[in-house]
Amino acid sequence: MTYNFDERIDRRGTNAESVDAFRHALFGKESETIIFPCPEEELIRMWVADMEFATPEVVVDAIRARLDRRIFGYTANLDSAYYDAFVRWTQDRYGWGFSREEMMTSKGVVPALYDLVSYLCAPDEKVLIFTPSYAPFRRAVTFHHLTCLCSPLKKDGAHYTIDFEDVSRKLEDPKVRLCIFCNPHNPTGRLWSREELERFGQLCRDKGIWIISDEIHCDLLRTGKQHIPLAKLFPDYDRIITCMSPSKTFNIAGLMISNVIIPNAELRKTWHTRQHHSENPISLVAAQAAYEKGGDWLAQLLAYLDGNMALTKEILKAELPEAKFCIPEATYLAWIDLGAYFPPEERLTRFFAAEAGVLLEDSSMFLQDGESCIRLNLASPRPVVREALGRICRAVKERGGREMPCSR
Ligand code: LCS
Repeated sequence: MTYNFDERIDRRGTNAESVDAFRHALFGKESETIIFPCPEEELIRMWVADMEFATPEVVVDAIRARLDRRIFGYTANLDSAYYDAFVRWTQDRYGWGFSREEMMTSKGVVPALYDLVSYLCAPDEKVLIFTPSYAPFRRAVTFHHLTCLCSPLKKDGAHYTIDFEDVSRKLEDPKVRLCIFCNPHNPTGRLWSREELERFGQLCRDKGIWIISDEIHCDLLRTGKQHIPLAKLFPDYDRIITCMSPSKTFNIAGLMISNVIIPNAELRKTWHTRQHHSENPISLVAAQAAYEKGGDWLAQLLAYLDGNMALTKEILKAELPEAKFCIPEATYLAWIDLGAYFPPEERLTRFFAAEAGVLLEDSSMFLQDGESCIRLNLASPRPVVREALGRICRAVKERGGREMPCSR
């Protein structure tokens, strides 16, 4: 079967955050002051990280079949069917497995992060993250009044690496208890290599630091790339918690189900005493069907995303040759440095909304160390991606040189 990723699906009237939450999420109180260059329905949305593609039919079928059972009472992950489907997925793709008792489910990776930080850290302890970063990492730390330490990634052109000297220095602080690690990395799209993972894991292991390895983007790889779960490299170190989810992979983030693998028995005990174990019955069958039957759809999705990435590279090279962009090794997110065209203080989210009618996220959404970068979500039909890039390039060219102040 061939899937139609070119289909445009109307999300209006479904309370989709992408469509109906952008004013507050991207512009806050300023939203009333922005004049868009087109009617709202013609804005191109490339911000929140979900996809404009239909969830695979096998998932929708499983939901329909569950709806036909007509009772949606209290439900939990009781039989082994979901575990069996997910562990087969990780074994087949990553050569990595875990026992049934190690696998927890949660209402999302972010809720799991908030909870795990509170289970693992005492009030005066610190948590290390890498920047630029998915912003909820820091929120999960500061929410509990803990200190967040940032280790800036090193940047060479558009390529990012871990600054191991900096990490090593920061881990010398005895208050550092936990690291929230992102692999593949949002927003840069880095898929950390075996060598990088080994080095990072070893540094943490030497100090007994806990790691939450957020691998939510791990299924969304460019052709030929291989994801390595961090925990696979340290089978004897039980302080690595792995988060994976069908939500990004199969576009079911709204169903709110994710997987948390906890090898440490003590932490599992804490999890069990503090978590509420009910599941949404629809989410459970959807996630199971995705892992059991969604492989073929995913293969075609990845090929399509490869195409969108290649198109982006080609258009940028031709139209904005000073933009720094490497096709990311994973994710459907393009992280583009426009520092050659804008001064560092330029507010690019606002600029591209007002001048191009494209909703995207600039570096201010990713804590720090992403100056002059924008993140484009390329999980859209290709004609939409082409149109968005056309508008973006036109807006940059019409604006003129780096020194010119932004017109709005
Ligand atoms: N972890 C990472 C690294 C993410 O990128 C996201 C979603 C989540 C966790 C959320 O997981 P959930 O709680 O839904 O299971 N990233 C988004 C982003 O960058 N923009 O919108 C969502």
